[in-house]
Formats: sequence, structure tokens, C-alpha cells
Amino acid sequence: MYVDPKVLKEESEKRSLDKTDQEIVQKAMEDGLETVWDRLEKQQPQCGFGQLGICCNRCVMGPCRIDPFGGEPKRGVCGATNDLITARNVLDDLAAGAAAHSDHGREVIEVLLETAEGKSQGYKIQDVDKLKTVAAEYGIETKGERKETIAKNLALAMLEEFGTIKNEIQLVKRAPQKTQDMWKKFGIVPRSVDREIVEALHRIHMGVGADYVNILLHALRTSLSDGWGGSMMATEGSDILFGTPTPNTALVNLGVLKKDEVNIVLHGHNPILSEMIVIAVDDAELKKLAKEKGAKGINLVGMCCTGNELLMRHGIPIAGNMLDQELAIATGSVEVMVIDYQCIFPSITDTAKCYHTKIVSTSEKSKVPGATHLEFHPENALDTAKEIVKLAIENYPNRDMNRVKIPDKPMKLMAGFSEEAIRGALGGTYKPLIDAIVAGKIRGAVGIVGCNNPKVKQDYGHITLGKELIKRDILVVETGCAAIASGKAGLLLPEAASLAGDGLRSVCEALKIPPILHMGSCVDCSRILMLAANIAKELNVGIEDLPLGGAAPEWYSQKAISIGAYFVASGVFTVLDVPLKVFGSPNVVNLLTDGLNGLINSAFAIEPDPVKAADILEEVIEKKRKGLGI
Ligand code: SF4
Ligand code: MSK
Repeated sequence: MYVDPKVLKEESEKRSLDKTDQEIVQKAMEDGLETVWDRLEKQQPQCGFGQLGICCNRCVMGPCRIDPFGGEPKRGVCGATNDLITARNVLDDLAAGAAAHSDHGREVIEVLLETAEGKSQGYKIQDVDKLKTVAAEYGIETKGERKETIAKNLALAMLEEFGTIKNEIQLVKRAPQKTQDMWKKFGIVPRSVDREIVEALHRIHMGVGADYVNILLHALRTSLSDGWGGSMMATEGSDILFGTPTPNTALVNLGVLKKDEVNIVLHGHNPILSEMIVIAVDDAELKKLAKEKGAKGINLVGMCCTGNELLMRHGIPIAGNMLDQELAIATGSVEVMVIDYQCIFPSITDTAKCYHTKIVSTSEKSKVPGATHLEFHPENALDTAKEIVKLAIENYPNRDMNRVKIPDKPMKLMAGFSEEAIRGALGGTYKPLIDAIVAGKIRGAVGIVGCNNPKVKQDYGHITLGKELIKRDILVVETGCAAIASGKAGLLLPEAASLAGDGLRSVCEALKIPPILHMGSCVDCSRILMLAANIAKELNVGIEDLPLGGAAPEWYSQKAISIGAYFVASGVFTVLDVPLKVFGSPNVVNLLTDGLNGLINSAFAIEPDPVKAADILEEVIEKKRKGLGI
């Protein structure tokens, strides 16, 4: 399809920051492919009531909406006010996000259990040290016991956490005592993972409480059950099964796809099947078959957080973040995109139809019309993985080489900075980092997390904020699509220290690390919590006392609301650049951005400009330094 080259250039530069992405945005436009940016345009103008959070579709007396200018209607049919409607909507979104993370965590632990019982295929317990450390936290005997026995007892203890009647999640005890005391004081200690989510759904039903403060406090408790519960179990379980990440180097951007190899893209979040695909592509028979079909080999690449999991542990190249899923297909070079769940566009099979790409869905809970469904089960996971790889190889001859365009410049990056790896690099203690913070070489640290959102130029928010912070001697740690954005921009390389202020640069140069550290996938925001908790414990303070901040510059997902909330509830001041849908209730806005300070010593800010967001974060960090007397 002919598109004016000027339009192509302008539009691609408007949509994405990265040159390789821009190249494929242009190809997609020339191919006449409908992408997320086109669909956003077709949705304009988006509903103002929805954006302000003052519409309610909770029951069939509605749907209702409130006049945002103080006129009529002031209440829904049931009598709900703007405050209540907005708060319930926030809790609803947050609970869905917490559920997504936690359900992912449960599946990992179920695989751990089946592996311990010898019922899974292809899995091994790889990090025995971590297995023993976590088991000891649960009071499980490890001395003289077989690793399978320990793993079975740990998996059962963790699965019990989802519905425990102990009234407290075990991993919450990893937080500094002062932070835990604060949670106790305000009644937000999570009692069990499932309970908080179920109770959230109960509380948003019509007629269950009308106090927006009470509803939002439960939102904090639900988020803590995710951060210190479901997500943390996902991280720990994955580390035990697949290994705790250590620093490695790899490649990123759409240029990791190969012209002459079978390309398989692994997209979604849960590593349990993709880890088996990593094993399957080494199968001699499959390699032979790939050659027979005319390919030079099999090229496995990641996408989004499944990609992050594989990158962190194996250095598997990563093709991009959330807004790259359609672009990867638009290169015309993808034989199979394997999807597990979360952040996968429901229209991905329509995108694939424009090329030869097959979408393979693998989760019973995440079926997509038009996809080939090869369901994952731990007991035959390796067989399923091989079947998927075979399907990709057999699809290689269907590739139309005339329609292939792959950017030729993959970017190098460094990843694998688990909390243990960071601590290890510092010599087993945070003292050197604390000394650098006390000396003012590093002013503090900020966790930049979250997604892409087509309302923001792809990667612009992450990159602008990241660069601003390191320039101000603020160390940045990242997860999710934010980390992939930094990778594409070359910020995850030790050389990027040249962009940092003098103090941070000298520390990075001494340790040979980048000024922005890739800590993993979305659920690995739990690693950021552990980093903060362990530093706070060394200093004998609460997390809320540390010069830390959080930010989600391009977030879109309900999971990001849960992450932001558990950062704030854990004492980490957090800036959201894309506004929460709360501006229809000044009371809710005030509580989230100010009132929480009086309760939990932390709050949200909403600031769309990433440079101004950096100003806000710097101010908070300097205030916390003052509080600590440094
Ligand atoms: Fe309307 Fe109340 Fe029903 Fe919501 S719960 S749709 S505000 S009547
Ligand atoms: S994949 S939740 S878009 S970070 Fe984790 Fe990226 Fe956000 Fe999904």
C-alpha cells in the first residue's frame, strides 16, 4: 500500500522512540496492517466519564455516571457518590492485577510441587541454596533432607499461603519490622493471597460499604498480598526451578530476529513452558528438521515479561516490549509466536493472518480465537514444547522472503541483576552501596517499572525519566517493559555510565555495572521490594525512611496499579505518568497523593511529564536523606 514517505516518517516518529521500531512501524503502515496505534485513534474521543473514573457499570440499576462539574446527577441510582464509584473502580482494577500476578505465582509453585513429586517432565530443581533458604523461612527442616522432600514441603507451604487461615502471609516477615508495624497499625497486613482478592470483589459489590477511605485501604492490603505474596512466590519459585539470575549480556530489539533461521517468539509472562522450549530447541532431531526445511537454525527470542524471564536467566535475546508484539509479526519473519498470558493483544491472531505467522496459545485460561492451541501441562511439558518447535519449523517454508524486513542493528545489553546478584557484586553486604549513598555519590534509587501505552510515544517516558535520574546521581533499577525500553536505548550497558552524574558514574565504573539495572519481569518487582527491605534492615530503619522512589512512566495494566500500590504501601513514593482514572473524585485524588502520607509515610504523584517526574522524585529523595541525617 502506498503511503506518503513524509507521513510514514512523521507517524513512526510519533509512535515510537526507537529507530528499529520506527522502521517496522513504517513497514506495518505500508503493509496496511492495523496496529494498536490505529485502534487508539479509532477510539477517539475516549469517554470522559471513564477517564475520570466516575462511571459505574457494576449492577443493572446502572450504568450510571456522575456529573464531573458538580451538577446533576451527583449520585448513581443506588446512591453511590463520585468518591465511592471512583474508589471501587480503583479496587476493582487493582484486584484484577493482583490476581493476575498471584495466579501466575500459584502455577509456578504447582510446577515446583509436581517436580518435587517426580510428576513433571523436563524440570529440575536448579537453585538448591535458594530452596533451602526459603524453606528455612517457612520453618521447614532442611538438614539431611533430599532436595525433593524440601521442595515438596516448601511448595505445599506456599500453596497454603494462597488461602491460609494463619491471618498473615509468611513472606511479609521479610519486610523491616518498622514497616510491618506500620501495616499492623493501619490493619493492612495481608491475611492470605486469595482472601484479599476475594474480599476486594466482595467490597466492590453494590451496598458493601460506602466509605472510600476504607475501600482504598483494602486496596493497599490487596496489593501487599501481591507484592509480598503472589509475585514474590512467583519469583522465588522460578528461581528455585530455573536458577537465580546472575549478570549476563545479550541482545535486544527487533533486530534479534533472523533472516535465515526459524524464528520463534515467546510472549507473555510465565516462564514455565518457555523454559521447556529453551530445552526443546537444542533437540538434535529438530535441528536436523530445520536444516531440511532450508533454515540455518532455530532462533528463539523473547517478548515482554516471558522474554525478561529468559533474558535474565539464559541471556536469550529479547525482541521488544509490549508495543512490539505486532511489530515483530510485521517483520514477516516470525514462524510462531507462543503466548502464555497477560499483555497479549486479543487481536494478535488477526495480525498474524496478514503474514504466515502462527499464534500458539498454551494456557487453558488464555485461549484466543484463531490460535493453534497446544495446552501446557507440567507432566508432558517437554513433549508440548517440542511439538511447538516442530510446528514452527514446518511453517518456515511458508515465509514469503519478499515481505521480510528485519532491522539490522540489535543493541547489546546487560541483564540478570537479581537482588542476590546485586548483593553478591557488592561483596555480600549492602555496606558499599550504603556508604556511597551516605557519601552522596549516589543520592538514592528509583525503581522504574511497567508497560508501554500507545497514549505515550513508545519508550519515551522510560528513557527520558531514566536519563534524567541517572544524570542526578540517582541509581535506577527496572523491570518489565521499562527495562526492555532501556535496553533498546543502550542504557543497560556499563558504557551508559557516561550519561550519569559524577558520583554515580564513579560507582558504576568501579563495579563495571550499568547505571540502570535490569531486575527482571513484572512479578520481579518483588526483587525491588527485597532490595529495599534488605538495605532498610542493614540500617535498622523502615523502607519508608530510605531515599527511594518508584515510577511507572508508560503503564497501562491493572497489574501496574497493584505494583504501584504495593510500592506505596511498602513506603516507596511512586509517580504515575499516565493518570489513574480518579480525577472525577477530588477526595480520592487527595487521599492518594497526599492523605496517605499521614498514614503510611508515602503517596502517589501523577505527573505526565517525565522531566517533572524526575524533579518530584529527586525532591522526595533529598527529603528522605534529610530525615536520615545524611
Ligand atoms: Fe449505578 Fe450503583 Fe449500580 Fe453502580 S452500583 S451501576 S452506581 S446503581
Ligand atoms: S509485560 S504488565 S506491559 S510491563 Fe509484564 Fe510489560 Fe506491563 Fe505487560
